[in-house]
Amino acid sequence: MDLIIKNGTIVTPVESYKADIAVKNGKIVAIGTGFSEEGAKVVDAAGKLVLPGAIDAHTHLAMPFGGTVSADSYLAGTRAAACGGVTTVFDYPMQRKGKGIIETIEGRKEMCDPEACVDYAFHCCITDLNDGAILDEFEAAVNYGITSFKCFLVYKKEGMMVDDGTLVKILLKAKETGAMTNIHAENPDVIDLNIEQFLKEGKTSAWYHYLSRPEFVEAEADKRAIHWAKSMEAPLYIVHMADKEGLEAAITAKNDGHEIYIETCPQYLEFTCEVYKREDGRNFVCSPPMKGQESQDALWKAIESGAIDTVATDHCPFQSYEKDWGKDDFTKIPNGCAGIENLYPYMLSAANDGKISFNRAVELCAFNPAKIFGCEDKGSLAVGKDADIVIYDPNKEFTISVENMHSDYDHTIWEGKKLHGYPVKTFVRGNLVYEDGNFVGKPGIGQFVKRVGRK
Ligand code: DUC
Ligand code: ZN
Ligand code: ZN
Repeated sequence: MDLIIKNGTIVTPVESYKADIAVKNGKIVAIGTGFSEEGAKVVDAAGKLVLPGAIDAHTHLAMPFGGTVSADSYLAGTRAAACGGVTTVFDYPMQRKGKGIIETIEGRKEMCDPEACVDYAFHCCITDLNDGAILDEFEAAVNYGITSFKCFLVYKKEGMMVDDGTLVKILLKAKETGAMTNIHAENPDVIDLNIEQFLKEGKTSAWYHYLSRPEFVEAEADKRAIHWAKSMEAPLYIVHMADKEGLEAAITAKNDGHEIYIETCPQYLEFTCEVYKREDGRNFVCSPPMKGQESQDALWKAIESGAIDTVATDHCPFQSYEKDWGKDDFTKIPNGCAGIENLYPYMLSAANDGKISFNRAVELCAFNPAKIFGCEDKGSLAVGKDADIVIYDPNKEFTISVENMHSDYDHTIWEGKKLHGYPVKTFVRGNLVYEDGNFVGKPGIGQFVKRVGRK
């Protein structure tokens, strides 16, 4: 054996029980008791929880966006991930007009390979069908391990939006090839209308970022995407759900038997639109924006009931000086916030405080993303799976500060947030990458996760 983690409480989506885990060649080879410790590194997890590493299914690392590039490189982002108990990171490379899917992915893979501190996978954002050539490439992309494609229903002027006809073509092709369509749902025309009006009236603070994209702007696009997915009988994954009306429409469609998955993010569970009234409101600017209390309450209810499938971060930090570009004009604030290192500790702290069970936190952050996105070796503590393991101390008190994070950004919306319990060790395929507040891994250790399609 290479590694034995003993005396801990193992948490799965359905149960928690005391047992030891034996690891060899990066895999979990046995779960039980009484393993020979000869030649193995032995970790005593008495009094601790032993959890599957989290999967952050939604990040934007080194992403050209908003006139700059998001502040975390693949190295910084995955280093921070490791320190927050995330052992697989999904990034969203952006296919552009004239470029192919695999070409786009390989370009990003080249950047990521030498830097990745945890394992990584890619969804691919589709912005242009290249006269149909992109649809013809879906099958090859699925065989390559890219089994999900994202459509933006927004960012029209930025050239990232797809229209409804393109969305329908993608939904159908994804269904045919065993892939998943991911959707960022907001209505671009109403946003542009609102922005034009606010700027004309001199309403330029971050509060107007929220007012230009309020609840109903997201809800319309959620419902439109659901409508097309239902009509095409195609699976749909709605990213960063933030509004009650859209959430309820998605839950209704799920209950009617349609294959619809819902992701939300910790920022929507923690903050409301009131943050945009703060002096530093621009730091919270992301799209979709945080919504009102009713939406937040609905999201928590759906977390508790099981209706929400995953929690991921939409990690896309920018430096303070970049956020400051929008001090006097909210449209100039690069959209996005940090979260990759906060996801698992935040959800586990909610569990530790009794808001949800630890089993549910594991389901939302590890088991479900692995299952939905075809990461066969990830997301569970079970024999045969990768030894992606987090040891969690439920008694450790932790206050988030930019000073104790491991990214490259210079501020965080999570500053001052107190957490009850915190990860103390992270293993990626049996390799220790984080211990007691410190990154102890090596860039380049992370491997591409070749995912399997849905057929
Ligand atoms: N929203 C953000 O806030 N940042 C990155 C991309 C997105 O859709
Ligand atoms: Zn998005
Ligand atoms: Zn995103």
